Amino acid sequence: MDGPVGVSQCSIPPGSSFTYNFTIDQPGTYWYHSHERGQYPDGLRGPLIVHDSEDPHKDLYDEEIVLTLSDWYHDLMPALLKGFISIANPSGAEPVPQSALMNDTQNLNVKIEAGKTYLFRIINIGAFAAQYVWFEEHTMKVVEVDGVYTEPMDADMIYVTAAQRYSVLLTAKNDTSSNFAFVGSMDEDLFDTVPDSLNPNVTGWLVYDDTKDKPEPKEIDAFEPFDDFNLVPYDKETLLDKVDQSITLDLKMDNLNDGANYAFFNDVTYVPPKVPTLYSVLSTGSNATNPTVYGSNTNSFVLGHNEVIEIILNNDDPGKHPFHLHGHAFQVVERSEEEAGFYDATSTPTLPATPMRRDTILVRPNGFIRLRFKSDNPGVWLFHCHIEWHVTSGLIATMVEAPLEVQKQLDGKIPQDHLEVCQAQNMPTKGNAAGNSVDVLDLTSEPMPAGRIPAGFTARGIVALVFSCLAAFLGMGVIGWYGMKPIKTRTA
Ligand SMILES: [Cu+2]
Repeated sequence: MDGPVGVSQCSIPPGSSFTYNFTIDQPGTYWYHSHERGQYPDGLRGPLIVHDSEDPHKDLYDEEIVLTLSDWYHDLMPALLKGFISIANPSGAEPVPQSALMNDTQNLNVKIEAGKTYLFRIINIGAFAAQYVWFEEHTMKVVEVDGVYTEPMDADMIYVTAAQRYSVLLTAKNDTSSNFAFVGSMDEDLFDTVPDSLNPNVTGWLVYDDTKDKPEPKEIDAFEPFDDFNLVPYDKETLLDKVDQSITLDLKMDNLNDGANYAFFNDVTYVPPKVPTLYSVLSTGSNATNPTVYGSNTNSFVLGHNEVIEIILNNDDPGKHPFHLHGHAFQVVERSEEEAGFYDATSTPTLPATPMRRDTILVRPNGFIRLRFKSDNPGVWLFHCHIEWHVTSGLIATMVEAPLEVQKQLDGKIPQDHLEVCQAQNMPTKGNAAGNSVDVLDLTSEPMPAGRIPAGFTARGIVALVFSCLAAFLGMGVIGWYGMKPIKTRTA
């Protein structure tokens, strides 16, 4: 019931209904959002907080405050997406938001009582921009990231990518003599061009006394965020050190022959299959362990059950990307600096003994990350960049985790209302990615991306080149011939 269209369900057509039935067993800071093309930035999203009577930090704070961060576009996503994936945008430049928001507004007032400690649950529900966040003259203590409790760690500034969550403790001062600004500042490195009119910042105030001034935030010299890699999970889960299955994903951006720019893992840009992948798992019997049935354009990997899985992601792109895995929090065992190049399998770095765990992690420009998790949660889980532009340009892989276990647990049963939304749109619910339930290894007519740009010159290109050269020589010849002619002088 994870929600991505084409993965665990069909889309829900207007006027129909669909029940998500799931057991809450993960406390922490989450959010819900549409996973269908471009819908969440237009507003189909919100925080989802799961309280925990056994929260190890519950005695450390008096109250909690939910603080969302987002990047606001004045135009709606359907129009923006049309322009983004287009021959008119061959470089794949992402639309730049018009403003940053906190709790869907600006100039946010947060009432604070002297001496109390607050738990701020900070969630970036934005489409694109990561934000630097700091509270003037107050130190944050990070105690949770992405639903994973951590050992408390001080931070003066945090960097929150799209989809990341941080719970931080903030202890109020003991006097009410002034109010303090806090700031979210969009990371402009992500933007291809920064319009002069853009104010990347959003300001809020810790209001100790609402009769007093709310000071403008002070300028800062540099962004120096705390490094989340150093966090230690509260449960001290040790490094998963024996890898059973290693998956390497090489990320790049490139053009296809429709002229638009797409995102690729291992030269494959994601295209949703005809049959949602979960339904292929449930209808292909013993073939469900064969990645072929999930199609050529879904970057599907079949994982064994209860094994240690490693994902190595090499970012062959000068951009920053926040990667998110459904269904698991992963250990971040290594994260390179930017420009480190691809992961070198012969390197022998010392890995952290109790690695930071979370479900969304930034990979730096032309750098790499190494993630590990135990495949103890049978299901179909996406691994994708959480920049909504890159989701729509195909930066998605599919983890088909323990498919035979999925068959056993679900006993082949898909809830009736889930089947109905597919039927209402004539979408098949059985068979492989091509909708073939007779020969599940035959992918004829599976959904395909635009074609490759041919290597070298095509026949048309060669003809065009020849005529361009001829025209150039002809033009130069005419200029020469004209220039060499004697200049006639007029005689009276
Ligand atoms: Cu991305």
